[in-house]
Amino acid sequence: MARFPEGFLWGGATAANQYEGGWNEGGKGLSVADCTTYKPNVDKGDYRALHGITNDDILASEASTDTHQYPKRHGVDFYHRWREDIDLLAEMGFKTFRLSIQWTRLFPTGTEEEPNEAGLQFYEDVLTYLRSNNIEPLVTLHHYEQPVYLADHYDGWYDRRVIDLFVRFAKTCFEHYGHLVKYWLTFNEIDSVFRHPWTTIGFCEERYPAEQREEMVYQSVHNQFVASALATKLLHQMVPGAQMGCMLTKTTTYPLNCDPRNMLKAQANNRENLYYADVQARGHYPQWIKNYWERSGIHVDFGTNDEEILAQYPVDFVSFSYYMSMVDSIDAAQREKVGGNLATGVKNPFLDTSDWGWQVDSDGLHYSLIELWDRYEKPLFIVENGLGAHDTIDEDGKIRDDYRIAYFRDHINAIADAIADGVEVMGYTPWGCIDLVSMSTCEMSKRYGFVYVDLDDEGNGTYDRMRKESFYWYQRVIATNGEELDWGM
Ligand code: BGP
Repeated sequence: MARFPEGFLWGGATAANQYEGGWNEGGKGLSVADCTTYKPNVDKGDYRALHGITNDDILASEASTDTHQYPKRHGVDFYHRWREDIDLLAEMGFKTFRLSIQWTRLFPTGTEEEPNEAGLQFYEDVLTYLRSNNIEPLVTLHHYEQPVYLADHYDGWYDRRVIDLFVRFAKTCFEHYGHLVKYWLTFNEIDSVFRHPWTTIGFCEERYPAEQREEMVYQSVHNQFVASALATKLLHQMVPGAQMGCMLTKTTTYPLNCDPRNMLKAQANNRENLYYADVQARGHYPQWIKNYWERSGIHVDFGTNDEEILAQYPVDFVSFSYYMSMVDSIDAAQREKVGGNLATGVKNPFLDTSDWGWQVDSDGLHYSLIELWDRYEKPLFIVENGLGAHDTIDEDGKIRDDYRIAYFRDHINAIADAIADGVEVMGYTPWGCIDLVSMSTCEMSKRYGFVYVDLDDEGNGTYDRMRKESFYWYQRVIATNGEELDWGM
């Protein structure tokens, strides 16, 4: 019996802000990602240093045209190389390709009444070319790409008016691309608002009194929940048959041991992570979060019909990123830590870690798929998974990324095991299928791709693309619908 269903959507994932470049071309406005800087000397586990941004940082970035300090501004130049890249994806046999549409390419400040024609045309060309190569686009509407103008003049997502501005952007995308795109995602890793509020909700903490920040973040993500439901409603009305997914960072947390207190702590971590998908997939907030707000004196403004909107327009499927698993314990402060773009956690003695300290755990993906299926009973889509690593070009010009092949082989086997356990999985789009700029560190040296890009952390290089060994391996995996994973090992 086949391990993967016919039509399983094998592919890869990118995000415009880390991939496109062309940051100020074609009428595009400044996005929050264009303000994030390359931080080579920051401890990768020092979360706040990695993602923190000050008001001065923002003003300096708005006044600067530099791209070396702001690597996401150049990405790996998909903006000019999109045909070449899509040809490479087609060569691998991709069935789907995850990309995002930059809000600021269509609406430079987010407030314009009419979209920017050059931006509309760019995505029309890209999406049409994908379809002409029989590649199903999977489009993320908001992947850390909010207009800086909204951050500066609408307090990011805190101002409720941003809901309507986002809905205008979503409606424009459905009008222009509904005939090309069946699968949509609203907010990338919507749960990351407290980890890096600038990239997710355009919220620069320094700009607001410390005692107001937590409430403002909860209000902002509530506004995103409402915007997600309204976009889902519109999509169903405007594009019959199209499907909307939510997108969660799946930060599966294990208890360090069988001490019941550690079990309770891990459960609390997992509930805190899952509630973001709860609201979008179930259509209501879990009571525990409302109890927490009441205990904490947090007041979140619900619009007159918000609860009805959330209940009426839940997403059609649940997508998520999975890189690593976490460990927690009641005495975590005294325990050895590991790093990660999610947050530092207690070291798991049974797992190896990546060069960036991420704990590699394919069984955790099997576990997470079962957990999400049992919780939501909606189709699941793994829209990010992968190994950020230092790749080298050997004397003979080959890039022998066997470590990445091993990572993917184990995680694809885990998906097959979950499917055998009754989980419905729509597809699998490994992250950074072509090397691109790291979200957390703005490095190029943290490579994820099946395709190598000749560019270094300082922005030096030809941008030329080169096939890694994993390119040919994944080509075989797709050609055999996931049956042949040991080819070339
Ligand atoms: C996720 C983001 C992606 C991607 C990935 C890898 O949080 O959704 O945009 O960047 O992390 O993280 P990094 O690029 O920091 O290695």
